Amino acid sequence: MKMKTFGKTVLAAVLAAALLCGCSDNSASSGGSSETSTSSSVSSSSTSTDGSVSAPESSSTESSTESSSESTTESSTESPLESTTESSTESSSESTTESSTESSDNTSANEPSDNADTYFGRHGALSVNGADLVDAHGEKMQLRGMSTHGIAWFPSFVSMETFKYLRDEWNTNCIRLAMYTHENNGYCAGGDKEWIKGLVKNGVEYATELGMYIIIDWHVLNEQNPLTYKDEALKFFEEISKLYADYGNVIYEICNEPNGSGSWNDVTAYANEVIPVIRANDPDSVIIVGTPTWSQDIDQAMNSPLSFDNIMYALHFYAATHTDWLRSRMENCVSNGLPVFISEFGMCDASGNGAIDTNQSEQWKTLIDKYNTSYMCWNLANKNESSSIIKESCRKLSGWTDDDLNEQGRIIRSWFTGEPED
Ligand code: IDC
Repeated sequence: MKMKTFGKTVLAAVLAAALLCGCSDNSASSGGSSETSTSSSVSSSSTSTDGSVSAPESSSTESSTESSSESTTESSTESPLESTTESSTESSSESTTESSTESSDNTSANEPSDNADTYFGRHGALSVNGADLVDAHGEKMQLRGMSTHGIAWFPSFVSMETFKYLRDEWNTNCIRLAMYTHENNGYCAGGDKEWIKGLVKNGVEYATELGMYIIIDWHVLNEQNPLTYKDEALKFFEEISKLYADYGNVIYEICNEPNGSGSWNDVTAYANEVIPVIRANDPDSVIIVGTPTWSQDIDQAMNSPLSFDNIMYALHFYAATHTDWLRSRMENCVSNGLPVFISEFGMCDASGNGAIDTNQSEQWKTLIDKYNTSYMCWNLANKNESSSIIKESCRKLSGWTDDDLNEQGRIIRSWFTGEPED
């Protein structure tokens, strides 16, 4: 039984169960064992060439052709969970715990978690109603959780152990799988496609088993224009949406951050080809579409929206860079009915590094709460940069203590759990 079918057929039972047990989102996790830490540690010693750092700059005004590379200054050579992409076929196995990496031909669905006490069990397939993401009962739904770093860059975190911990201990209901198309031997630029797709498939299966939602992110960045790799995107989404047509918990994000030459016209042209390919397999899934200037120009989408149902538009912010002006833009668009999804954000600056701006981050959180906007935090890795939530020295895949987490990690945990930061 596949998930979507499950969602529909037992909707009444799920509702009844939820009513009976008074389940709330926060109790969702309690069903899962709170196996806090069997935290497997990983020790691989891959080296990495941390190439091509782009630092998406902000600004409402700039012409944005330049993703200036005020780069992250990290030396990044021994981040223990990092993969060398050149040898990508093997590097997957350096990582994780339980069987996580081998199934690159994972083509069939796991049995869904037919446990009503999971996020998906209670909320079912999502859709878009006006500006809102809603669940199968028509109630407003907020997705929240971590975005991976590049899955081929830090493959170890595509892990059942990690996802389960984030669900059970951090109250998150969603994972975003960021699949770079260009950087670091990205999917379209020399990466090992089968291995990378294997990571996507593993990630989807783990989330599905855990009753979590999962976003498959085609991580356009340095290539700027999503049209650059459009043919690859068409093939990828054709294949992937066929696999997950019946799932109901899978969300497609078709272009992370158009920038530079990638105009809204180009995004529209791209989306008008890619979305029908997904829709042919999976007519109802939610699809997130990135907007120009590193997913800041949601106003352009508002002025000229796409003509498909169940579409949300990406707004990305980095709190130390993107401030009042981007918040006003968001308020304006959402109050005008634009469905906005914050599929990536950080509390530092747009380079993914630098100081955490707690004041600006709090202002963003207030806005997120006001509109119940979905939000996914960048990034689930232990790279030596302030947007990575785990310290570089930490090798654990779960069970992180305060000492294991960077400042952003400690703050985001408190956002998710509602518990004060220690
Ligand atoms: C950054 C990573 C960094 C990596 C770089 C590659 O944090 O480790 O070297 O990408 O270009 C984005 C992008 C996201 C960026 C992040 C921080 O979606 O890929 O990650 N950022 O720069 N948009 C705005 C900021």
